[in-house]
Amino acid sequence: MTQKTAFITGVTGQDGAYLSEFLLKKGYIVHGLKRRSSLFNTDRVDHLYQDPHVENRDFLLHYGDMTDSTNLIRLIQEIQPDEIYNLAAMSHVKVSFEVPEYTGNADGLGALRILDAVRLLGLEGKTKIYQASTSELYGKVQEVPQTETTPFYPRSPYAVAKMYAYWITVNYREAYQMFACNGILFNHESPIRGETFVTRKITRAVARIALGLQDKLYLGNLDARRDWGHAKDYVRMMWMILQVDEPEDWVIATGKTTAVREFVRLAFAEVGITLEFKGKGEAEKAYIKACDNPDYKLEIGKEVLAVDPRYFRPTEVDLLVGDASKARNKLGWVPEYQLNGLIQEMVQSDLKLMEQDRYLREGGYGTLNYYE
Ligand code: NDP
Ligand code: GDR
Repeated sequence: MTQKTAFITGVTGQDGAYLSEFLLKKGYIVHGLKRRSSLFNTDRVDHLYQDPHVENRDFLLHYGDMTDSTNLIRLIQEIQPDEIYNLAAMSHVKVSFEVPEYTGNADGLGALRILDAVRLLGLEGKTKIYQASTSELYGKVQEVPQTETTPFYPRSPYAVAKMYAYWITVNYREAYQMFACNGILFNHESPIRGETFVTRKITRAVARIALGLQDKLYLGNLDARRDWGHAKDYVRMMWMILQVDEPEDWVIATGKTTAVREFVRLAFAEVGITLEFKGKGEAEKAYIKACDNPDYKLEIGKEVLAVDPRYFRPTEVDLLVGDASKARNKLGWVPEYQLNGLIQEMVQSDLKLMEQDRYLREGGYGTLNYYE
């Protein structure tokens, strides 16, 4: 069998890194789109890097941007991919309220640019396309749990842009018989999740507080509920979606929903800290009730969490919980990871990273505190 070629946009992101690993293990040649940046931005895929002077590489990175059609057309022409995974996006919901036009361009029109490049190049018969759609499309609760037929009600510039991307993918499939599919993925996390998404913000803070590097964690809406899975389970499903006979759209979720407050409680419990929550709404705080880890010199009664309204969103998505029955029944997909294991992996990984951070500080190298 000939070696398959994949093109991943967003290769430097959480999912791009896990998907690259997954496809390389399957014997693919993987091409990734990376943005030019004034600092190195390839941390998550550096372990896959191959010296450009070596022949027959199976992992190659190209400069580009989702807002540049000429670049995307040229790359797709050169690469002639069997599969494109369009993962690139300005993916932070809160930030999308600050950069709405750019988000529409990169996340919405970006998807069109990929689809249209494939069509212009006459690759409809060869290239299959995966579009990274999202549970944010459901937005304001219409139905619980959410399935492939639940109506959309997007609640952010990000979600509205992704709604355009969703429908243009369906439209190109129907209009030009392209193998183009949406994976409607619910939140998925990992130790390499971006530091400003709530799960990673919490696990980093837990590690830093335990090690005495940070006093307090500030969060927004603690009542929001999300269906959190592990990114490794979800990238496997991205690939499965492109291996079936017919192109379709798929919900990928664990079917369990958890409040942000509960995630906080579980993450602190992972380092032996029991929290007590007091107050309501903007006045809610959490204090250390007990700490059964003698390594951490933490004062009982210390305030370690406060709500800060700056993290509230102008319009919030209150409750997400997905029903992935279609993926389970038709593709046999079941997640291998549970929430407890995910939190444990994230907290333990951040503890290691923060121990390195402490070491640098002790050596006189100041490190930054991020409070976003
Ligand atoms: P990340 O934010 O970790 O990664 C996003 C990637 O897109 C990065 O590689 C980023 O590059 C790149 N990117 C952003 N803007 C551009 C641009 N204009 N041109 C080229 N590349 C760009 O996201 P995830 O890995 O978590 O998510 C992958 C995709 O799946 C995204 O589209 C996201 O919206 C979607 N999604 C994610 C879910 C999740 O829970 N993780 C759930 C559902 C959907 P750089 O590294 O330079 O910033
Ligand atoms: P989300 O993820 O918006 O669901 O989008 P995020 O982790 O940012 O927020 C989840 C929920 O937590 C609440 N929250 C906070 N969120 C952040 N980031 N920071 C805080 O301090 C904070 N406090 C409370 C939020 O209000 C929200 O309700 C993610 C992204 O990966 C999208 O790209 C993807 O499409 C969806 O998941 C599915």
